[in-house]
Amino acid sequence: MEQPNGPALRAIGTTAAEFERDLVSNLYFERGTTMESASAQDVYQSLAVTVRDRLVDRRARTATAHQAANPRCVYYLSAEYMLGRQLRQNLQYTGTEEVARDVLKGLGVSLDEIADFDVEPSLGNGGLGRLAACLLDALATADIPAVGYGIRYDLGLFRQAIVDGAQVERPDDWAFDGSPWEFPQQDDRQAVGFYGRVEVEAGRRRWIPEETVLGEPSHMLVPGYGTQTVNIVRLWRARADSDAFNLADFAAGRSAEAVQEVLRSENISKVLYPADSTEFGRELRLKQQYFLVSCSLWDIVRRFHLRNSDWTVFADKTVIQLNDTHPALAVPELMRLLVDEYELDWDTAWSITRRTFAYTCHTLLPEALETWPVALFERLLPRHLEIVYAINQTHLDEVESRFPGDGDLRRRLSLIQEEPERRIRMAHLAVVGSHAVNGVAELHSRLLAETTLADFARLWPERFRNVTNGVSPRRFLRLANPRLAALISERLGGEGWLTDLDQLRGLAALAGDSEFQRRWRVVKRDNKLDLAAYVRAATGVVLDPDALCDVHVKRFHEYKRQLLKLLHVITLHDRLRADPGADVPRTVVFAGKAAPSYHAVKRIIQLINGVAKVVNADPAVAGRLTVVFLPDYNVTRAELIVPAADLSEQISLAGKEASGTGNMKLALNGAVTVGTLDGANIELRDRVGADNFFLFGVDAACAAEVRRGDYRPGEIAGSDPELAAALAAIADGRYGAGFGDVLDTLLGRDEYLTLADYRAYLDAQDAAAAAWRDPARWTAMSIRNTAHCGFFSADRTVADYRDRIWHADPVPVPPR
Ligand code: CRA
Repeated sequence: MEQPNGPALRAIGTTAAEFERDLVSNLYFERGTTMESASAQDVYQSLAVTVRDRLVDRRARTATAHQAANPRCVYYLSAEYMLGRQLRQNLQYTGTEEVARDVLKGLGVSLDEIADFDVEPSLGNGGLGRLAACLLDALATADIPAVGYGIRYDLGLFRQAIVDGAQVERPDDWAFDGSPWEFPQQDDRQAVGFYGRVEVEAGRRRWIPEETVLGEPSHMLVPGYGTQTVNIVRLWRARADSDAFNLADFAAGRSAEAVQEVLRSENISKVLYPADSTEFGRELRLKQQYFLVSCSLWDIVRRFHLRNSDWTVFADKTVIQLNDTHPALAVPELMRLLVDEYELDWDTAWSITRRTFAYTCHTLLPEALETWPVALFERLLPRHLEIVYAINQTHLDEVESRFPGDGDLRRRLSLIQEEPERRIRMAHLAVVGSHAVNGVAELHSRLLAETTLADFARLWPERFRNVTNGVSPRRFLRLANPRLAALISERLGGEGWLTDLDQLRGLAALAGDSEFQRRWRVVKRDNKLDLAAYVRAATGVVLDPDALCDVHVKRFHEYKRQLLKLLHVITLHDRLRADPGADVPRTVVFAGKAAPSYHAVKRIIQLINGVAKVVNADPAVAGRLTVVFLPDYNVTRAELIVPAADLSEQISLAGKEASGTGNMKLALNGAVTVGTLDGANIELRDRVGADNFFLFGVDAACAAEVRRGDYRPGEIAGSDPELAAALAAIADGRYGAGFGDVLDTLLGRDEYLTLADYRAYLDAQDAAAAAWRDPARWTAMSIRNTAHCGFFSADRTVADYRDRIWHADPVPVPPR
C-alpha cells in the first residue's frame, strides 16, 4: 500500500474540530444524510468510519515499514476469531474516546447509546477463538508483523435465547446492517478447487479439480496499543462465479434450481460450526478447512513474492502457526504448491514446510482430536491424500530406523488410523509437519507429552514446549472495567501497566490499606450495579449489589461441571430454608452456550433455569440467594460480567480443561477463584498464592486413577445426606418434572466425577463464604489476585511464542 502524502489527506487529526468535520462529512458522503435527519444507525456507521480512518493511516505506514524491512512474518491460521466489539477499542487505541464523546454530545447524541449499535462478530465458539483475538492484539502491540487468517462466516455462533427454560438457537447475522470494520477486497479473489482427479504430465503429478469456488478476502484492522502498528485479520468468504446464477432456470420459473450453483459455493462460508471440542463429521466442515488453508497459503506465498524471489529463504521469512488442527491441511497444501506448482524437489519442499509450520494443540479430550475418513478425503482432495501418504511413508521409515521392528509404535504414530475405519489423524499430520508443538498451559503441555502425544514426544522431544495462554489487559481490564483501570492507574502513577502487566505487582503493597480497599469495593459495587441493570432488563431478575457475586460463565460442557455448581446451589437452598444464616447473601450467575447437538448439557441448562425459577420465587431465601441464567454469553457479555464478579468458578474435572482463559480474566478483575488443579488454574494459584485461592477436588493423576478403578457414584450419594437430599430434590420434581436423565448420568457413570468432588467443593465454598464475611480479608484477597496476574497478559504469551517458536523481530512503525 502506497502511503499518501500531503495536506489533502484528512482523517488523521485528533482535535475535536477535525473529528467533528470528519464525522459530519462521513455522514454526508458515506450515508447521504445530515445530522438533522440521521438515524442512530447512520451516526454509528459514520462514527465507526471516522475512527477507522484514523487507523487506516497507521495501517498504510505499517505496510510500508513491513515492505521495507522484509522481516519474518507471523501468519496465524485459525478457523475461529472472537474479536469482540470494535468501536470502543478503536476509540481507545486512537486516543479519540473523549473527543468523540464531546463531539457527539455537542451534536445532541450520547456516545454510550451509539456504541450499543456496535455488533460483535462472533466468529468462534469460545476460548480458542478469543485466544486468537487476544494474540493478534498482543502481536500488534509488540510491533510484530502478523496476519491472522480466518473465515468470514455469514452467520457466526448462534445467538442463544432461553424459551421455557431451554436453549433455543437463533442465527447470528452479524453483518446484517453492514459492518463498518470490514474492508472487502474483491480484486484479490482466489479460486479454490475441490474433487476431481490427479493427472501425470511429463512425469509430474497435478491435481485437476472438478469444482472451483472463489475465496474473497476482506480484512479488519488490528491495531496495537500504544504503538503505530496496525496489523490485519484477513477473512475469506466463499463466492460463486458471477455467471453461476442460472437465468434460464429462473425464467422458466425454477427459482430454486436457478440459485443452486450459487448456494453450493457460498454455503462453504455460510455458518460457523457450533461444536466446541467435539468432532463434526461433515463434508462441508472439511471443505471449510481446505477453503481457509488454500486461500491463506496462496496469500502468504503472494506476500512472500512481493519481497523475495528465492524459495530457500521462505521459512526464514515465514512462520505459520496452526491454531489447533482445523488448519492442518496447510501442511499437504504447502507441499502441493511447492512440489506440483513451483516444481521444487520433495526433500527441499519438505524441509521448507517443516521449518515453516508450528502447531498449538488446545485439547486433551480424545473426542476433540480431529480425524477425517480417508474415503471422504480422497474424494474431496485426491492429490492431498497422495501427499499425506507420501509424508506418512517417510515418517514411518524414520520411525522404523529409530525403533526397528516396533510395529505397534509405527501403528500408533501413523498419520492413518486403520480401525474401525481408515481415517486421517489431523493432530499427527500437524505434529509431523511442524518444527514446534505446544500446549496451552503447563499441566496441559505435560499431559500432552505424557499421554495424548506421548509417542511423538519420545520421537522428537525437542519439538515439544509449553506456552501458557494469556488475555489482553486492554480489552479485559481497561475496556471492560474502566473504573478499576482508573483506580489502578491513579495508584501506579500512569497507564504503563497496560503494556507491562507485571507492574500490577505494585498493588500488592496496598492490599491491606483500608482506604484503598474501600475504593476497590466501591468499584466492584458499581460494576455490580451495571450488571444488575442489564440482568433486570434481560431477565427480570433483581440482583443485590452487596451480595457475593458468584459466576460460572463459559461454554457448557459436562467436564466444566456446571452441574456441580448447581448441586451446590440446591444444597444452599436447602440449608437456607432451615437456617437463613447458613450462607452469605449470594448471587449465582450462570452464562454460556451449549453445542446445539449436545443434548445432555442442554438438559443441564434447563435444570439451571428450573432451579433459578424456584429459588428466586421462594420467600424463605429472598435476599439470601438469587440464581440467574444470563442468555447469549459472548465477548460483550463477558465484558459486563467479569468486572462484577467476586467469586470465579473454575471447577472442571482436573485433567480436562487444557488451560481456560476466563479464569485469567476474572482473577485479573479481582475475582477470587474457587477451582480445581486443572489447566492454568494451577499457574494462577501459584502466582496469586494458595491463601488467595479456594482449592478443592481430585488432581489429574487421582482423577485418572479413580476412573480406572471401581468408582461407584451411587455409594457416594448414599453416604452423604446433603448430596442425597439435593439429588432427591431433583428427582421429586421440585425444580421441574422429568430430570431423571440428568440423575441417571450422575448415578450411573458420573464420567466427570461430579459426585466424587461434591463434598470437597462444598467445603471450599464454605471457606469462601467465611472469607466473604470479613470484608477486609476478602478485599485483600481480591487485590492480591489482580496484583499477581501480570503473567497472564497476552503480551507475555506472545513474547513466549516469539522467543521459543517464532523468532520474529519487531518492526517499529514510524509516526507520521
Ligand atoms: N475449548 C480449551 O478447552 C483453552 C482454549 C484456548 C480450548 C480451553 O481450555 O483455554 O482452547 N480448546 O487455548 C479447544 O477449543 C479445540 O480445542 C477451548 O476453547
